[in-house]
Amino acid sequence: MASKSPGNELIAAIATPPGRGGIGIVRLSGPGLADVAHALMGGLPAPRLAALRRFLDAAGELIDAGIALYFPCPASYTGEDVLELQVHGSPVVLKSLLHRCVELGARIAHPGEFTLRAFLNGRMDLTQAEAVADLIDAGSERAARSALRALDGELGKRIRSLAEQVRTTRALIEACLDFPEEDIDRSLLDRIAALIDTLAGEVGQLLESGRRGQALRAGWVVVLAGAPNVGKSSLMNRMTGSERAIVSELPGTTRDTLREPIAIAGIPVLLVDTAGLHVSTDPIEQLGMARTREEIGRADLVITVIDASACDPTRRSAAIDPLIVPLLPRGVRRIVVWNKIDLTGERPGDVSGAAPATYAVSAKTGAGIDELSTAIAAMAGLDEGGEDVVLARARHLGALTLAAEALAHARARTGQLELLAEELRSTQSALAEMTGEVGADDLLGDIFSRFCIGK
Ligand SMILES: Nc1nc2c(ncn2[C@@H]2O[C@H](COP(=O)(O)OP(=O)(O)O)[C@@H](O)[C@H]2O)c(=O)[nH]1
Ligand SMILES: [Mg+2]
Repeated sequence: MASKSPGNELIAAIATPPGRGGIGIVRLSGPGLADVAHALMGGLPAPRLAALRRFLDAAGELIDAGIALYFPCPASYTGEDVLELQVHGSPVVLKSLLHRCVELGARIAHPGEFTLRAFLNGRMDLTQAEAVADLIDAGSERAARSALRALDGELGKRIRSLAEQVRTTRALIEACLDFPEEDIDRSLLDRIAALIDTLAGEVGQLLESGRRGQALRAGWVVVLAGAPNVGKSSLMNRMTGSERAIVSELPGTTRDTLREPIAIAGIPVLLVDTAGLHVSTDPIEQLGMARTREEIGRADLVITVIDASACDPTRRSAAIDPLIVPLLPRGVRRIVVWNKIDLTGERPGDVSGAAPATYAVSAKTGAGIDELSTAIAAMAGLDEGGEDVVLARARHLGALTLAAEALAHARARTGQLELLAEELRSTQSALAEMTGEVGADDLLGDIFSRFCIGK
């Protein structure tokens, strides 16, 4: 990890992907570029103008000829002096060129160090820096578009505007704190409460679109759970279009969890088949059920499956709830599936009026499966356009959740101004952490170490 004061060392890295290519780029950033350039190619080219140069090794032999581009500080990616050397994309040439730069005093850059310097020099906030990595890693056009918007500073702007509102509200409260309780105007307290409501609403919205963004970035984890033999594995096979999971009329066949990545309406989904939950003394089955509990704990969506042929509609929710409900993580989305309707003759698809959302299907015939898939996509919130999606990371969701919780506490304490002020302070610091305004070093290390070298 680089030290926190940037720019004290000249760094260099191959910025293009490993392997052969038409063009390869070595990038340098930091002090002392003029000396390196002098030894390597006779001097720095004019700023921001492509110059054809011959790059020479220590013995004066040609390494390669190529384009040199010089971006003087501060108008560069890192905010420091930056030099880019474009040569033929041969790993041998690139390695020799990098080696020459190191001979001349540069140090090989750590992963993400160029972007870290950009952040430390105020060229971008933390959400933008992360967006650089997200854009590079984007697995779909949609994810790339979201990353680009974040790179543009949109996420940071929204967070900063929220933080600003928190600051204003805090100032209002601080002003009240100077007066005895009974002298404080009732209408002022109402105004504070209204401000907190607005804030909570906006943080909630951002959290919601961040969750959808996470689905776009990491895929949605959808867990199939229920009693043995209800048809979870059959449903898994039907939805993945494979025979991946073993299906059997014997209960307790699935003892381990199975995961299959699929795409539903363009959204990456990780479908997880689990061991059936029931009372069992078999140690292997108990292990399987422990894994099921773990999977449920990590799920974005839990689909609880019921064998429709085994109980009539009025008793179906009672059939599943005592086993599953205590395991559900807070705020997890749920869908109930009535399976095996080929045996009951029920109408496939949405069971209207039921809560949670319920779909009648037959894993055997495929009836109702399309409706179920559409419902899953809709729950991921990525079905309609999804342009407002924030490509959030777990870090962002964590900070936003903290902010939302602090705001909820604050709202419950509008009568106690000191406590209220304290909750708003927590809200503000959670938001500031997102943009990196109060960044701990280990947080930065964690974020930037995941970058590729040369970025
Ligand atoms: N008729 C009918 N049988 C099904 C359906 N889905 C599963 N089954 C049968 O129910 C039994 C248990 O299925 P399985 O997928 O192994 O259930 P799991 O234990 O929940 O994974 C097997 O004999 C399946 O063939 C369905 O939609 N209709
Ligand atoms: Mg099974």
